[in-house]
Amino acid sequence: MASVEKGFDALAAQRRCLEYRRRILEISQQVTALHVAPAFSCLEMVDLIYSGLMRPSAEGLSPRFLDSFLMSKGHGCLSQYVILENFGVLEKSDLQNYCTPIGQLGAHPDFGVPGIEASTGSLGHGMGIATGMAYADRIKGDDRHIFVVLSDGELQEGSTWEAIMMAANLNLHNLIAFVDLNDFGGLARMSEGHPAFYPVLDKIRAFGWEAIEVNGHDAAAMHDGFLNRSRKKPLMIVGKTVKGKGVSFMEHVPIWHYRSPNKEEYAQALAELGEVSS
Ligand SMILES: Cc1ncc(C[n+]2csc(CCOP(=O)(O)OP(=O)(O)O)c2C)c(N)n1
Repeated sequence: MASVEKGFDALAAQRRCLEYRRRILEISQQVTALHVAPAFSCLEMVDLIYSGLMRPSAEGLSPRFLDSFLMSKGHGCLSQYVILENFGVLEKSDLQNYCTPIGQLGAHPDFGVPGIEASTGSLGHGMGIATGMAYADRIKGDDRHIFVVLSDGELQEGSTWEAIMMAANLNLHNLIAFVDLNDFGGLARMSEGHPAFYPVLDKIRAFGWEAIEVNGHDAAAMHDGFLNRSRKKPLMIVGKTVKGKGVSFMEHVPIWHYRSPNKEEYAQALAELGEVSS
């Protein structure tokens, strides 16, 4: 089995993420309202999990990965869909039929769709599911990692903190959570509406986790955080991110939580991102 404890090609990751951003924008032209900025915010985390951290299953086996990933901030699922498409878990036609009555991909992940291990989108559920999965693996003696991506909005949900505390009680060091800390929860800044939310890192540590804070668009830094973990406690990688990352008029602009770009905005966004070099 391939080991994750190997070098991580940060340049290749950047190239992939550029390609994924372009693909997400392409899909955004099919639907009038979808979550582009939330997907851009967590893209480097989700790419790192799939391409740098999750271990593949033995050749030809389904599911494709030995480890599991839950997209707890379900509305960011376009980041996951384009990656699953790239891995061949989802078909191009699945993405073409995204959010249509004949398609299987909705605006939030649904259990049963290939590559999707839990239905999410109601904020605050993924951490509890991930904790249960990590505990089940412990009981079964399975050597698996459970990865979960949370949003800062989800850290406003009491259920998330219950699960965080339970994971520490159970000492689930096979559980690795990422927080997409972009300071936005929907249309408002956390730091303005909920200043007591900060400092986040201290709270997570107080709940018994190992936690680090890094740039959430820096895959190499997040990868290092994973490699250097103590393996004694569950690990939370808090990634400071920019909602809408990569497109100037989307970055930190609340309306892009929900909006699809029109034709002109689409062209501008593609021009800003640039082409993927070969
Ligand atoms: C329990 C629950 N309450 C409200 C919503 C509506 N909602 C969708 S996204 C969102 C907030 C988005 O902020 P955040 O979760 O931090 O995500 P990000 O900024 O990373 O997109 C809200 C309140 C929901 N999906 N689930």
